[in-house]
Amino acid sequence: MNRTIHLSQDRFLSLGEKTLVMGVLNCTPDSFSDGGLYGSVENAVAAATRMVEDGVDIIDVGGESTRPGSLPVSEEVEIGRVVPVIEALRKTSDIPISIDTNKSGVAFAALKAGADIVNDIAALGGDEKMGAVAAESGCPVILMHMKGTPENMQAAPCYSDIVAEVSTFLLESAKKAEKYGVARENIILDPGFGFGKTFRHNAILLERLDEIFSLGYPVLAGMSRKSMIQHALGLPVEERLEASLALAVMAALRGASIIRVHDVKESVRALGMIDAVRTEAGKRI
Ligand code: YH5
Repeated sequence: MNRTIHLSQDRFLSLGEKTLVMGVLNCTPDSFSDGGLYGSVENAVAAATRMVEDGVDIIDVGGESTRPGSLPVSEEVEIGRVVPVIEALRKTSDIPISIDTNKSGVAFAALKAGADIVNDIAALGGDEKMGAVAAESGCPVILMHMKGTPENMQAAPCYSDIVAEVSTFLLESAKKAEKYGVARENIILDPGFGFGKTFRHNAILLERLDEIFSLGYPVLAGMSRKSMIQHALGLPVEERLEASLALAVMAALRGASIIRVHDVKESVRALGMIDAVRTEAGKRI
């Protein structure tokens, strides 16, 4: 699937030419705190600058933790974490920026500050104003499947057919987005690895990711450092690089256009190698 997604100003994303790497930039106090607020913005921008040097394609800025069991923060707090970072980053770089939020006020403020893409883990189902904000901005939207909320999603997730259920949800979310006025070519789908899924659910979704790809929209996959790796290999979070790369490679081979990662340099190399082989062999990705 070769297609260009237009962003604000003259920026764009080319899908299908190579696997795009989205780098995670957590702007939560536990990620970049060294006391003062200014210092934390500076550190976040430094981390983003390193990602750009390492070949990142999109930087995903988030101000609320959505790890299992985490509690929501207020809109004001979230805006206060992400907007200064986006503004500072925009002054020094043209890199496409996505805003990882399920709150329309945060998305609106982030887009105004220079973000280009809305990454909504609630797929427009959390905040009723999100569809309108996304449609009016004309920006691409990532619609992710989640069962439950980050607080309760891992309690006892249950599906009769995980791939069918996630596919139906994603197609309905896409339809809903289009009803709001989001252009079809601005919709990206994400099965939401780890969001209300057991290891078996995640494994089946990854093994059959080509079926999600067949829905006809670009697919994003985010498995970097997630608990699938804890489950399979028992490794702590700081030891999950190699397994994250393996999962990224699997997703890319099954049609994912964008891979969301923490370790940009290593992911760019692993995915770049796949792309180089495929291109050299004459295969269209
Ligand atoms: C995603 O998949 N994930 S935030 C638990 C971990 C490690 C990492 C240690 N935002 C996604 O990264 N947006 C997040 O265990 C996302 N797709 C999209 N589109 C969760 C996360 C993480 C959670």
